[in-house]
Amino acid sequence: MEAIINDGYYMQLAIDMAKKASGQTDINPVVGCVIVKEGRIIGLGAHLKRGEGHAEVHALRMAGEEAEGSTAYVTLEPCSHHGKTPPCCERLIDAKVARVVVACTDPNPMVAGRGISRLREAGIEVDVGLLGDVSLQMNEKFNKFITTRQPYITLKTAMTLDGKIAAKTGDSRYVSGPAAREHVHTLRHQHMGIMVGVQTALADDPELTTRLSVPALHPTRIIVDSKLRLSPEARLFHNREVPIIILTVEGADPNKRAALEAQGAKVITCGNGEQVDLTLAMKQLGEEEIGSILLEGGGKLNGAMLELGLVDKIMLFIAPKLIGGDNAPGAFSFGGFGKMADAIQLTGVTMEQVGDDFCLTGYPAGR
Ligand code: AOF
Ligand code: ZN
Repeated sequence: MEAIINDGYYMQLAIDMAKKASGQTDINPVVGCVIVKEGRIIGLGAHLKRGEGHAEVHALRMAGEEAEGSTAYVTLEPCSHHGKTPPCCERLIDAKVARVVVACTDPNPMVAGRGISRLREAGIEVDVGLLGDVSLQMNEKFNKFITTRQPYITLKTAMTLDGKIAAKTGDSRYVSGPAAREHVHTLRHQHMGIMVGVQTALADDPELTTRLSVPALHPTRIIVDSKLRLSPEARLFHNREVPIIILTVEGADPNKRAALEAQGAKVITCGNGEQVDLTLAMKQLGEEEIGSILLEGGGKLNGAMLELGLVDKIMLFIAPKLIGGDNAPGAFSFGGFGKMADAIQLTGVTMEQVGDDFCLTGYPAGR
């Protein structure tokens, strides 16, 4: 009984450490590792940066010779492949660890159970599944990208109680309060890209950069702009350090394209239709190793992405106010369904209060 209670305690510590690195591991998962011997923590580690040490490596280095006969708690199955770093399962075997407790298996097809098998073959006792749901959820972006090579899309929008993202005049400053807006900056840091439609870029002329004191990646700015209406003078280009990707179509004006490229943007052609082929765009962004994207609309792009089944998660900041206006823009603008039974249903819905606003989170059911 005592062993079980302790297992949970140490695994929770490993999870807490992993979560703190959220947003800074690129396409890699966040992983934590705690090594314990005779009731004493002898090693701690977290994966902090793609291309650098995995969690187990840091923890084993700290434990040194003492690792022999210890128990290692790892939030993700130790890897079995040679990636940018050598396999962690071999490191654990070499260090003569006696037992490994794993929260969840690694969905990476290069690993997918092989790490656990390898440890067992070497005579190490392996227990799998402790806090598995928590570990799986904290790597929801990684889990999608590593199995599909397509970015995980979080649709985020702020709307009034009557579903509007702006007043009928177009005024949108601000729908939600300061606490919710601060929250959004953290969210941006936890994604590798931020995506908006050109309409939003023209209306707000945003820089789409982030301001946070905690360390994290600055997400690539992605603009969907089939007619290349974005001006080379836009404020987006004031910051050249954070990459800009513009998604367009084959027929777009080559002079405009050259002008945007001269400003440092990478212009990607997504199909030869009137509008950007968003399904193709997701594949192309995946090839660019953009593992996750915060989709910040507006309403038309949100609606199109939803309709195409490209949205993985929705975070809806709801302000307790009513703006009215039949023509005021809505949060999700698309053709719509004829039957309530066909509506896009969210699952796993939770609601949290953020300042005076509410944040509703859910996952559109598979379409
Ligand atoms: C672990 N512990 O801390 C992490 C793991 O390119 P590499 O070498 O960094 O390998 C990345 C892959 O390794 C990643 O896709 C995932 O399968 C696994 N990540 N595994 O044992 C860790 N970060
Ligand atoms: Zn590893």
